[in-house]
Amino acid sequence: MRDRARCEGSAASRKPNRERPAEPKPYAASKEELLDFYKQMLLIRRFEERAGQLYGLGLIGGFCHLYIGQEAVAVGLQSAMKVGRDSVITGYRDHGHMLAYGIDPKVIMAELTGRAAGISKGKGGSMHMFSVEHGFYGGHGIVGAQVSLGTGLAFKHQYAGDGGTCLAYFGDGAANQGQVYESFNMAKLWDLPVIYAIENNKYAMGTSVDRSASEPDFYKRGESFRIPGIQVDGMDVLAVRGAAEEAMAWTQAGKGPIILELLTYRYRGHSMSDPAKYRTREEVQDFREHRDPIDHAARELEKLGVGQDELKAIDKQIKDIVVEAAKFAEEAPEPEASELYTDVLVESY
Ligand SMILES: Cc1ncc(C[n+]2csc(CCOP(=O)(O)OP(=O)(O)O)c2C)c(N)n1
Ligand SMILES: [Mg+2]
Repeated sequence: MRDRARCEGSAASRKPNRERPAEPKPYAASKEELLDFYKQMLLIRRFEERAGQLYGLGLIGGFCHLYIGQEAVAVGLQSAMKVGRDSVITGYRDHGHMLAYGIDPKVIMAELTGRAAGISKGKGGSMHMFSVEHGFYGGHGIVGAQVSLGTGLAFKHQYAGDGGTCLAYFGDGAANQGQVYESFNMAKLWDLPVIYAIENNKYAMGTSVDRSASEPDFYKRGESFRIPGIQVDGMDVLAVRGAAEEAMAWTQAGKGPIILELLTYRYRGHSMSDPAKYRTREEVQDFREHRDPIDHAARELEKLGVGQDELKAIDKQIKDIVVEAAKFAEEAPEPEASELYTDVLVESY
C-alpha cells in the first residue's frame, strides 16, 4: 500500500520538473575494463558472423536479424547494469544484447538452431529469447511492444521498491509508434525508473530515418512529456558507457525516465533476406572503414599499451568460443515431440 500511495501521491503532487541531466563524459575505463568491452564486442561480431553462416547452411530457420555494427551500444549499456537488480527488454535484434549480458553463447546459438538446449528450449528462435534469471525479458517481434512492456517492468521495480531500473531498447522505426508515447506519458507521470535506449541505426527495414521521421533527433522525442534525452555516439563504447552512467544515476535518484539516442549503424541487411537496395555500398563501406566500434576500441587499447599480438590472441580466443558454441548448437538434440504441448497457453474466450 505504501508503494501504491507513493505512485498516486507523486502523480497528484506533481511540480514541473525541468531538470536536465549533466552532459555525459566518456567513461574512463581501466585497461582491464576496456579489454573486457573489446572482448565482448568481438564476441558479438564473431558470433553473429557465424550465425549468418549457419543460416546460409540452412541450420537456422525462420527470421534472423544480425547486430553487426551496433556492438558498442549493447556492450556499453549492459556493462552499467546490474544482473539481479535491473531488467532488460529489446526487440528481435537480440542476440548481441544477450551476449553482452553474460548469457552463455552456447545456449543462444542452440536456440538459433532450434535445439532443446536452447535458452527458450529451441521453441523461440532468434527473436524470442528470454532469461528470467538474468532479468532479460526478450526478444520481441512486435515492433514497439517492448517499450510498453519495459515501462511495465519499470513500474514493477518502483512498486516493489527493489531499486532496479529497466533498460528498454528500441529502434528508430519503433520510435514512430503510438504506444511509445502512451508509455512515455505514464513513465513520466509516475517517474518510473526506465532508460529508453533508442538505437538509431538510420533504417527501419528499407525505410530511412530521413524519409520517415518528422523529428529525426530521437533524443528530443520525450520533450513534451518532460523526459530528458541525450544523444550519444553509439560507435564508441566509452561514450555509450559514459552516457549509461549518467542515465543510471538519473533513474536511481528517483528522477524518472530518461532517453538515450544511440547513433549507430547496422552493416548487414535488416534480416537475412534483405536485398539492401535502399542504401549504397559506399555508405556501408564508409561506416565499416571509418566508424567501426571494434576498431575504435582497438585504437584506444593501443594507446594504453596493448600490442597487436595481444589483440590477435584475443581474436583467436573469441573465435574458439564461437566455434565451440556452433558445434554445440549443431550437435545438440532437437526438442522432443512432446514439447509441442508444453509452454502453450490454452484458454477459452
Ligand atoms: C507492429 C509491427 N509493425 C511492423 C512490423 C514489421 N517490421 C519488422 S522490423 C521493422 C522495422 C523496425 O525498425 P527499427 O525500429 O528501426 O529497428 P531495427 O530493425 O533497425 O533494429 C518492421 C516495420 C512488425 N514486426 N511489428
Ligand atoms: Mg532502425
